[in-house]
Amino acid sequence: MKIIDIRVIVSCPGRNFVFVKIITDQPGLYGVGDATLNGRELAVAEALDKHIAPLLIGCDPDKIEDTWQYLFRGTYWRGGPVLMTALSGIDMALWDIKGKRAGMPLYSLLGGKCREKILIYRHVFGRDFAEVEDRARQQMEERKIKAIRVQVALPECLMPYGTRPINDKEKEIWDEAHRNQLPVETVWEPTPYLRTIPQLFDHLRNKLGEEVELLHDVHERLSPIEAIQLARTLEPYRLFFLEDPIPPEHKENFRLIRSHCSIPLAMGELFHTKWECLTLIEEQLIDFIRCDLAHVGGITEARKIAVLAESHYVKTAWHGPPDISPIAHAANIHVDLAIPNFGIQEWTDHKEMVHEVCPGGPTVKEGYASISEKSGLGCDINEKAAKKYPYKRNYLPITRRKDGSVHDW
Ligand code: GCO
Ligand code: MG
Repeated sequence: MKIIDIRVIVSCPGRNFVFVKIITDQPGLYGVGDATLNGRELAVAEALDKHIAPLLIGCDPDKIEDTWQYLFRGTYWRGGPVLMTALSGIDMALWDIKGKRAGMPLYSLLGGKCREKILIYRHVFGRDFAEVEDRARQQMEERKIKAIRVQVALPECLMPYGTRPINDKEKEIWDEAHRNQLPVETVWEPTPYLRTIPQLFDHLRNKLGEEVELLHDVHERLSPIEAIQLARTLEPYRLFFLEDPIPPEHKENFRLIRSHCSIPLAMGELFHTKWECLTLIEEQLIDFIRCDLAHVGGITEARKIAVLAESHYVKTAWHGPPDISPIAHAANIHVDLAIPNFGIQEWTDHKEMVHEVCPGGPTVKEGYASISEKSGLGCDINEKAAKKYPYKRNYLPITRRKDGSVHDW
């Protein structure tokens, strides 16, 4: 069997996605993958189209591990978000082909189900504590959601991570940035953040009770000592986990945080290989590894990270934001089903037009995700529909401190 064509499809059904379609010489047999890198999509599309696809024409799609090694080590310039997102898309598509050939859903190829359904968490944000509470209650009561990541607007800040415009002034800033196809410039300060977040959790625990699982994403904005301050003030509120407390570069900083607090910690969406996970897992500096299967090298690498994590009692919580497609969400669920150390799965509902471009994929019912018994990933790409939504440049927000200096968003 041979790869005879690799199509790179860029489409913007409400937001930009990069898809990979690997066509084999077997009639009707192809695989799909997600190679979306939010804000730098075309860099990945070009890497795939101009550098990677020519290498794979004529290759045997059955050789998933060899292809992974060939593309990771053969490039010499290994790793990084662009090349690893490209490799992730290829890897997902090769696994999709293998599943289709075997006539099995991917989780079955990966060892079969360890569980019947996948616990998910969803995002809630609000302009104030009451709005966060109302929206969380709505998720709990109407959608039977068991776990909620909460974020809230902050005094002295402008659209901090995880929030949206809360008034006309912010809406105008947001809309103008998108009209000009430039990043939204947001403002964040540590002091109001460190003061407000514990108050938010105090409010939510008093109003919502102890049952619901609550999570929070710091989004890499704190220094280690600030992270310790926040973690210690949040300990009474029993978080399911506190995510991305510090930037990803100096992972050893987690030793300091870990030695001063008992709150469960999660990290990983900004890692691009298993090696970046190593210190945090081997020293048990985190409780949940949160890699993104569309950026870390696909299903092949995610399985290896899950095994590494299992041996150190670390659980998975793969990244599941709006900016990866139902194809990557399907890859998440297939791996989630087939590993013993699954923790929780981040979930995003996509708009109808995304499902028009990516039919199939996982579904959610009463706080749990599941996937069809279709062979392979169980998700597809409708190329005709994809053409309806041309690429539109869009950036992730930028954050500055009040003094104008750049900070982590
Ligand atoms: C999360 C992430 C996302 C990222 C986004 C970047 O926990 O879901 O932090 O919200 O910011 O995926 O493109
Ligand atoms: Mg995050």
